[in-house]
Amino acid sequence: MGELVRFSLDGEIGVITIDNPPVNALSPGVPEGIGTLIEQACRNDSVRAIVVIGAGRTFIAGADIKEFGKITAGQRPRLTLHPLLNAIENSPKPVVMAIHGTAFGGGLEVAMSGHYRVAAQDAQVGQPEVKLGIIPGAAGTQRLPRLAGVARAVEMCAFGEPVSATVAFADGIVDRIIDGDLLAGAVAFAREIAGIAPPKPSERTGKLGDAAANAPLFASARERARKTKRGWMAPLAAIDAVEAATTLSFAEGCAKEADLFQQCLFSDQSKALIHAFFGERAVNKIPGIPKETSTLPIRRAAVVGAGTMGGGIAMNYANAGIPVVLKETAQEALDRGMATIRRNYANSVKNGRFSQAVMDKRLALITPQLTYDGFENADIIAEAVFEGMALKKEVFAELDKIAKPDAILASNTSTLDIDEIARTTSRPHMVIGHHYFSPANVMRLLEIVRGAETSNEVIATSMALAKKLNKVGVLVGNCRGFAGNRMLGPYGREAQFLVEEGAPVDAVDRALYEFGMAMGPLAMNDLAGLDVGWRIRKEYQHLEKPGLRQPRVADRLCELGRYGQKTGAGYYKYDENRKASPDPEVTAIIEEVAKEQGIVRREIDAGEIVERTIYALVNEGAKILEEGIALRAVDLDIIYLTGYGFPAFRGGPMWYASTVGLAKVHERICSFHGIHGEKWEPAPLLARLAAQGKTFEDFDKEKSA
Ligand code: T1G
Repeated sequence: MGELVRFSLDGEIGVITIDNPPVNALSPGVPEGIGTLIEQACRNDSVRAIVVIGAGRTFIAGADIKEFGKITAGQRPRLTLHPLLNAIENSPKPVVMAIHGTAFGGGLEVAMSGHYRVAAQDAQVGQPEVKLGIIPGAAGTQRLPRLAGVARAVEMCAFGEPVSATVAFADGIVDRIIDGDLLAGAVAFAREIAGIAPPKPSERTGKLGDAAANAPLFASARERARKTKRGWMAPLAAIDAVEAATTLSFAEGCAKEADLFQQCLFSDQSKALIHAFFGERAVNKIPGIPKETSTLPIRRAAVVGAGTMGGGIAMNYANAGIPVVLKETAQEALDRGMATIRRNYANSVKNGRFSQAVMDKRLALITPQLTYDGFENADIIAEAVFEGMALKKEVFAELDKIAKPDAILASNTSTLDIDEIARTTSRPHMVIGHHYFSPANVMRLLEIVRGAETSNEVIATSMALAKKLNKVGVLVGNCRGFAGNRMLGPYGREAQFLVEEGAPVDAVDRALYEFGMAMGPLAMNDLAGLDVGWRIRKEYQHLEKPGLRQPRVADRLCELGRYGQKTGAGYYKYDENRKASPDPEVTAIIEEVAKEQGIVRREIDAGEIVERTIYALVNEGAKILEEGIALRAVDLDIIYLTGYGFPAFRGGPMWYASTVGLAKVHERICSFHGIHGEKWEPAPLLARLAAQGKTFEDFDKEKSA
């Protein structure tokens, strides 16, 4: 391993280069190396100024997140960068930070301890720590308001989004944008300022404003954090830390920040969010399909079906700059699909997400048509027709005749057997499931369903394509509902049983909303349409085990034409703005169903509602792992975090269960099994891990060992 940090001279300018691939994280040895070389440069009389720069693709991208687990486990002393940052800021010779790539977290904090910052045009700077459930821990909340003002500092520290070099320059975080070679530009800048007494960011107070001006700013930030990051502790802690910068001295503010950082770092929320961070990267690793597996070029796409899903899928390709043909069978349906796409893009322009020019460019990449013209040139064809096996088979048989031999044929089916679909073609090795989540152009999850004969090349191409489409691709096996929807079954079943047993509809939804779910299960069913599940239940009725209790209310509502939001009434009734309110008529229906089933209704508290629904997810997830339908428990967590609105600060269903303790979860499932029968049969894997005192993380580690 080469030197992590090295020194060189460019005339009278000392250059310190950090070289810790892949992202120049502040891993052990890096902060020490920078400190040592700053000291040496200061003692070197031939050095008049110092430039600090990152080798490879980026400046420092932050502390080494892999180290946090060791710190919270007490295996490593706490990370403190203050000595390094003070050494930089107190250097008698000016220090210029040369930023490219992403100066994030500790990277920006190191940069702000410098006297000046210069940046490449396409660089970004940010304090994304809140996304990991922590806050900046090296004076980021203290120096950022001093350089950029309180409003920008609150925005960046509490909500975690980076800013471009242009914005950073306008705000005063960056002193100059360097066109061309960054190092040369930074050295030239260093020569310009070499004789000037180095300005210390910590001593700037001109942008800290005053209490009266800042109060409304902090108040609205707290309100926004409570709404957009419901249940999260770090954003509120970050706001407290920035507020301390405006009311305390720099040293006191740093002490306040350190306390808040420590509280967040040791929280369950941070451990869960760090699990999610690495989990999103772990799901890309497919045993048996090495990183260097060849992938097929995806230059042209085609989509069959311009409904809600097909339109969203076409947008995904256009958003990635891939021309896409969008086919429907009737002009009216095609026009409706294109109108939806235009409306979605127009909303993004209205919200300032991107410009009209970008919208026009993306629209121009979508070719709506009623024929298969051009499908023969497509590198990938996504099928998104009505969720019925007969129609899907018909479409795939047709595609098999038209598509070129190395075209990937990807079905968006959400539950149907991908092998049965593949068998209608002469090329089952080219068939795979690309299961998007509605709205397909918004939800990050892409469930990639491997068929028995799907080739490694098609799988590897699909995983790479997911990244290009800005999705999180998770590979799953072929079974009814694959992984996400298969787990959702028991979750939804329990929610429906609970209302039959006495829990009011809105009490079930509120319990899960307060747990952190984006939406309660019954409200979610109303949004998706109760008729969707009703049709699937009827399609699979013949597979149901006789005598096994089934939820009855949803069917009863559908028989009354209450399909949910789309008909103005489902579990709730909806006003013209689709605002939901509990419906006494539904309560009467539920009581009638309960009576018919001989159910004695009772009071049910929020604790039982959460256990019955979330543990149902976990139990099914354990069965999915046992069957090898999912590769790892973390894959199921990422599926639920990116596709089902599971609260990120709880890490996903399997991580949450491990946090509760698998022995406790298993004990509760056994109790439900005793009361509610065989649907609650504990998964053998869960029983085994519980008995061994293990977690699902242990399971994943053993599997990857
Ligand atoms: N620590 C350790 N590993 C990291 C890392 C980090 N900070 N950032 C990335 N990696 C690994 C990642 O796991 C992957 O590994 C590889 O690098 C490429 O990452 C003191 C306490 C920088 C924008 O939150 O946002 O500083 O899978 O696939 O898409 O106050 O990585 O190859 O084995 O994501 O080009 C704050 C987190 C830390 C930045 C690059 N910093 N990283 O994205 O590549 S806390 C962050 C990112 C902190 C201070 C506090 C992104 C990226 P592998 P990648 P990418």
